[in-house]
Amino acid sequence: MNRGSNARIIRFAVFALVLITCGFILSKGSSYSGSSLTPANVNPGAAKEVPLGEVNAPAGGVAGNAGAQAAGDLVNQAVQQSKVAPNKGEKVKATFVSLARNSDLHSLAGSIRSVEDRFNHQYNYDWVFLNDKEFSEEFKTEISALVSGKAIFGLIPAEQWGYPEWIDKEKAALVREEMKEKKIIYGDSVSYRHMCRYESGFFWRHEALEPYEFYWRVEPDTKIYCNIDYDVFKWMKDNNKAYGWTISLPEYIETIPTLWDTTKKFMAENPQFVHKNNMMDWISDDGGETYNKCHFWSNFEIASLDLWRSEAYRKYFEYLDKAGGFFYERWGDAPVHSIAAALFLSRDQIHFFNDVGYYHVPFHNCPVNKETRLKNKCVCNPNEDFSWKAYSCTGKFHKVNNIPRPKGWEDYTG
Ligand SMILES: Nc1nc2c(ncn2[C@@H]2O[C@H](COP(=O)(O)OP(=O)(O)OP(=O)(O)O)[C@@H](O)[C@H]2O)c(=O)[nH]1
Ligand SMILES: [Mg+2]
Repeated sequence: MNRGSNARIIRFAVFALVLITCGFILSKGSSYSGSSLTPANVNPGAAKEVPLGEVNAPAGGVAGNAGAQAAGDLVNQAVQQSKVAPNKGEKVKATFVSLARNSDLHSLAGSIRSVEDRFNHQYNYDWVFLNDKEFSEEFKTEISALVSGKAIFGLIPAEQWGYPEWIDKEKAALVREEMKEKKIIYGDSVSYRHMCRYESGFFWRHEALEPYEFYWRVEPDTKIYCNIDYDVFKWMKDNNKAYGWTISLPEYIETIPTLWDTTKKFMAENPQFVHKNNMMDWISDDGGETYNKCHFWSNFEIASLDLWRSEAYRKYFEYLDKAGGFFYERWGDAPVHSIAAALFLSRDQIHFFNDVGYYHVPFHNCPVNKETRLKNKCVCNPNEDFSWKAYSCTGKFHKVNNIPRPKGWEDYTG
């Protein structure tokens, strides 16, 4: 061994030592997170939410330009990922929910396909299906093949789909006969009444919905007309929204003759539940004396489950249920949900989705703003849009809340 090779070995050893030392310092730096943070007292729920396209620099940081470069690369990666695959973002605890009979299989399949194609194939949120009878194997197999998230099939407890003990069945039957004579829509149907009562007071209590904070209700034979390129659930949560809707209109008064009087009695007995920034002026034109019948069409809802889980709503539902109007009249879940949202929420927690496009026979929501339609690749005819027609309550929603209407709305009022 000569002196030259000895010197090379020493230089190599010194270089290796420097590298090992640097590696040690860097690894300490990137894993150090403060003396009080031990696995036992780290609270994962307290982690700050990171908006799409933004990332935190690695904890402890990497010194110098290399660190800045590394953080910059991470940002670029995240931005690119968010463009290519938005589902990489942080998800909300949310699910779709569909109440359905086995016979609804094919009409529900079309609705699911529409929602998956326009939105959920990018996010893979779960889907809960609820039925008062066991779902058939055929239903479960065919439906599971369509959903990109987990499919969960729940059976409704029998006591939630039947008459409560305080209901006089004879009186209820006589009402149905009367309503049939008067040709009131679904006036003679028992199952429709159970459905409305269930959607009002029970779906959100089903154990299959326990893990979730938000839901999107989807019914058979409905369509989504536009691409939805953002996570609507996350958007609801980040913007403190609790109830999202697409179509609004007045309810048939024959189905709810005493609903408002019952609600007024509830408000008088429980004034603490009425929000100080409520939206009474959307549901009443005379300061609460009478109901103007405006309601959100609840076959489409993107909403917070906590709204229904709240003490205010539980007590309200119980009060309505005891009054018997789900059976002695034909109270729908749409006016019940709408009145509750208008009274118990702050008005700015209620959101009109004017960018998704929606259809449930016989009404269409089709964005009238051409730029929105082109950007979101909507396939609907704005002339059929119901939002700005005289019979709709959507104009009133914008008026009472001082929300600007979309460009060109006045061309679609007739
Ligand atoms: N499991 C079950 N689901 C039902 C029953 N009746 C209605 N549904 C579901 O409840 C929701 C509302 O029922 P629909 O029949 O669509 O009522 P609607 O939207 O007022 O009326 P349509 O104009 O007929 O659509 C849908 O998701 C139905 O699949 C029933 O008896 N059992
Ligand atoms: Mg329907």
